[in-house]
Amino acid sequence: MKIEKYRLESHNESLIKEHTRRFNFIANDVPNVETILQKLNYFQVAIPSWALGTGGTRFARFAGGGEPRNLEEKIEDIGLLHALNKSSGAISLHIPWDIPENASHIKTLAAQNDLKFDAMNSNTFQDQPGQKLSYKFGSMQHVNKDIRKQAIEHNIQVIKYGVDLGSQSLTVWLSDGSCFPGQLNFRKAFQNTLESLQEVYAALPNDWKMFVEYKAYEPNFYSTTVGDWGQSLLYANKLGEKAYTLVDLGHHLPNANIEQIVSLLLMEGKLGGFHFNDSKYGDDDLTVGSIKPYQLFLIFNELVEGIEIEKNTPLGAGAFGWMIDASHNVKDPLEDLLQSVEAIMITYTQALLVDRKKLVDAQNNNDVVTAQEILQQSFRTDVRALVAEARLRSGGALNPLSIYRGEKVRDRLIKERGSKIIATGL
Ligand code: PSV
Ligand code: MN
Repeated sequence: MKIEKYRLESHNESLIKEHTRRFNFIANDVPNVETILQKLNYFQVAIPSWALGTGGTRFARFAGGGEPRNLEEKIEDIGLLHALNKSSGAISLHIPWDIPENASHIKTLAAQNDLKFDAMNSNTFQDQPGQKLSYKFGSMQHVNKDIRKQAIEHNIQVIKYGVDLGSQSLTVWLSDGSCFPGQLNFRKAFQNTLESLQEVYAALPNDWKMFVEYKAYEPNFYSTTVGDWGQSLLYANKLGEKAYTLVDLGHHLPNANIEQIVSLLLMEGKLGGFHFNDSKYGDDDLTVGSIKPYQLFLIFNELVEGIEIEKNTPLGAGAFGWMIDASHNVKDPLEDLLQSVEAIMITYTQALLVDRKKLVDAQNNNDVVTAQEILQQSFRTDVRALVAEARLRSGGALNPLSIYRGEKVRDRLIKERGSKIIATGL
């Protein structure tokens, strides 16, 4: 479904007076407002094709109704989000959940919704109906060569789908690992995985990148064969210049200093992409920014420093894959995605406000107090009116969540699609 243009305009009209007051207030305080607004316009966060339906836990899945019945409807849903926030102009496909049977039709539909194809994601963490060999004991690490071969061929097939759609990257997340000590030989598992990844790497087109995602645990609970950023970086370095590490915020052990990891990966030129989410205990199932917003700010601070300052390129210039990767168990997934994108845009804006010259001076003088004050000054600034202004100027809604609710989008989707649909995904 689409929200008609005149409805969007009347929503914006009803809020414009208050927005202008708030925008002028902050704009007076920020020296480079126009540059910031431009950078925000550039920055697009991809929505994964599996995030449009309600997720679940191993205990239950409570479907929400109106979920997309096929890839076309998933694209429509992301198109709707993007029409409202103007910052989610990309889709990241998971294969085989969302195989584009007719690539040119899917490409046209995406273009009509102003969406690009971000990284393609393979899946060798589940067995699919009719699949010959099982991934129960891993895929690329497997002791059985035929199973490794099957996983390699799947990834190459995913690249082919991506080529047809105009994607330029492949994210490989492997659930490979072990649940008990002694179950596998770490070095053999690493070696098998490396050799398998090398075969996939060899099939990458020249202008493609491969992102190697790491995860500390789950579904394996003793060891993971790509378990942390060090292991991912090892693979990426051994694979070659088209291979990068992908950071998923939820894939670290508790209290890991993710901002430091990000900083060093950027220093090595090996940060490829990001999966945004948040967590309280250990999994990656909560909305980005909902639990640890200061950590998110410190991460964006490193991204801005390492990319915009060091390399003089806006985050949104296309060199990195930015994707939301969270499961929506108790919320309307579309509302959650609006919240996620908003949290990311707010945090990016705050990081742009950091007075870098003063920070460098404070660091050089070992002035710890001033350094902290500088960061917290930006973090504590309410930048929501800047984000809203950027959205307004690109034709989006001043308050995406409020128009989504006001237009009763979920009710309309349930009427159109039914209440018993379960979208493909987790
Ligand atoms: C694994 O937990 C992960 O973060 C990977 O990125 C998968 O592609 C995604 O979640 C969905 O399972
Ligand atoms: Mn992920």
